[in-house]
Amino acid sequence: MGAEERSVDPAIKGLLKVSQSYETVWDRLDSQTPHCKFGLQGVCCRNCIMGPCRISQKTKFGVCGANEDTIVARNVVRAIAAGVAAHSDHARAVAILLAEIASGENQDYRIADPEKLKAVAGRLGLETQKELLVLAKEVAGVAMEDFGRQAEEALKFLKSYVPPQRLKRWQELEKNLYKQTAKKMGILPRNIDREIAESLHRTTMGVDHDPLSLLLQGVRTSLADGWGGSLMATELQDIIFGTPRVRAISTNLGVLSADKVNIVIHGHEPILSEKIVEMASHPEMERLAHEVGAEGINVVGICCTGNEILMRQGVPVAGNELHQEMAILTGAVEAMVVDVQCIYPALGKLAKCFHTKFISTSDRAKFPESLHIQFEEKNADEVARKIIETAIKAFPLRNKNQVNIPNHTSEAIVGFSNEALIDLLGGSLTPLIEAMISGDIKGVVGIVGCNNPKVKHDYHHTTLTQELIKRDILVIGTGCWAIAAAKAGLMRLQTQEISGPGLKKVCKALKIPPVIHMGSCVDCSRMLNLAGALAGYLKSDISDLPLVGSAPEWTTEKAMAIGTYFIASGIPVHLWPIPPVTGSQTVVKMLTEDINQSTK
Ligand code: BF8
Ligand code: SF4
Repeated sequence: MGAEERSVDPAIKGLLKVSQSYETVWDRLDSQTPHCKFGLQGVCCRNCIMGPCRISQKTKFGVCGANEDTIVARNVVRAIAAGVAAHSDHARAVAILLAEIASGENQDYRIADPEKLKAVAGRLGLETQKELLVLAKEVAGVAMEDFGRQAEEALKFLKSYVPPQRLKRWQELEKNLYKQTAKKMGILPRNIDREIAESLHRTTMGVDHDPLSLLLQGVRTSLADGWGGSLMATELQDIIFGTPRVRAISTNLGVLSADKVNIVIHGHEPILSEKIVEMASHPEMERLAHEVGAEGINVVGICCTGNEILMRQGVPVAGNELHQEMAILTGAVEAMVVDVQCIYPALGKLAKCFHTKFISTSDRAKFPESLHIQFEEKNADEVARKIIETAIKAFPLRNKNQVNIPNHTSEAIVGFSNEALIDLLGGSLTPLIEAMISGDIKGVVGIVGCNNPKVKHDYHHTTLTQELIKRDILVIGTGCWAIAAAKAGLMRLQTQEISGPGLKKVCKALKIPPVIHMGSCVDCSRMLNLAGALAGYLKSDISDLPLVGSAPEWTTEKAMAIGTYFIASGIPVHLWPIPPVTGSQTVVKMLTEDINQSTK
């Protein structure tokens, strides 16, 4: 596959042409192709050591007797559970941090948005006329209970945020399923950790073999993410770091500086990235950078942690998932600092070809050939300083002959939290609803998810977005899609001009682009919340609204979790590449027809 076929991004195409001697994700994909067809169809099972088993025309059952329906469904549930675990473990870290701030145990962080704290507390039904830190402790307590409660009742966060019609729909569905099948099958999540654990329990050898029962547990687990872990991560992060406001930022690899110490932060949790951004602007750090001949320190993001600091601090973003190796290939990165999720283990080896320090920081994520600097929330200032000093020390080792920063940047308007959006609309959702009722806006599509080298990088993200806005469909979204759209210039006001007439009229009046950046992947909860608010305003259910979700270049198990909770919340979803389910016609039918129908 040549550079032209790999990406639509000119920065990447240019870099790939001059960096052919370095191995990248596309080369490794080539050497893995063709992929095992059992894996692609989802019909292989390694859940016990009588196997591994795979189902074909010749061998219709695994050693234990499991058929393709059981095996495919089990694999789907395991993938969802893993995705939910990632988002929710992220949320747990934020909840613990909020509790530590409240108790005074952590002095390195503070509450940046007291108004949001009160709003979240109010939503959770707490009395809000209290001292701030007392309230913070109570909110953190509710969050932690949602991880640990053993009762059969649904998550407090879910019950407090989901529109009543949707909650009723799920309760009815649980009852009807029991009546129709005489089997108890729950949909409402009770405790985030419990649903993940139960998914693993049910899918281990010899437990749940009924594809419907399995898939519904997948639905329940995904709801513990969308209306649980991810929602909690977004809300609590807004409290600690501030609710995003609309602002303009720069994107793509051209944001790297030829003269400054470049620090790229990659991963997911703003607990690390916010601190690096804060400490990098400290005069002492600036002074140290000047001492080694640099003109300062330039912090940029990649992937979702990039989205977090872009939304709240206006930090430039160097790129999305497929940019992580590309950033190192520029030869201008002093440190690639990572925490958790979507970080290729290939980065350590690649960084060794340059002066780049590949710095891992999380006790949950260690990498071959990384320099590990353990991040401690309670000692965050000091650790951040150490990381930045390590980057500064690498600057004199930069080989000028190896430097190749693509001259590509794009401006984007970002920072659309629901609060910012409602402010722009003049304080209520009325203008948006009126535009939808009049037909100026024909619908809203939320595009999310990753890059995948199996898909030409950013091609589906950008073409799908453009085709939708041409048809008067407002596009909102998060994650690597949002970075793709920003890089392609689709988040500028000029994009109004390529929109359909109705959407153009609305966006001009509101002075917004027709393509809206709502944040990182945990911020898909902002979209759910927006959908819930629209439904609440109209006293209807989310499934009554003209909303669709898409992940057109998805990669990770987290995207599987997101797709599932969107569907379960009443929003139809499109995924590409095809998920590994085609080995079971029963599961395909359940996912594409039955679950869609029953959650409508
Ligand atoms: O959580 S979009 S590749 S960076 S998984 Fe990862 Fe996918 Fe990017 Fe963010 Ni989301
Ligand atoms: Fe094979 Fe059944 Fe074991 Fe899976 S659980 S590996 S299908 S024997």
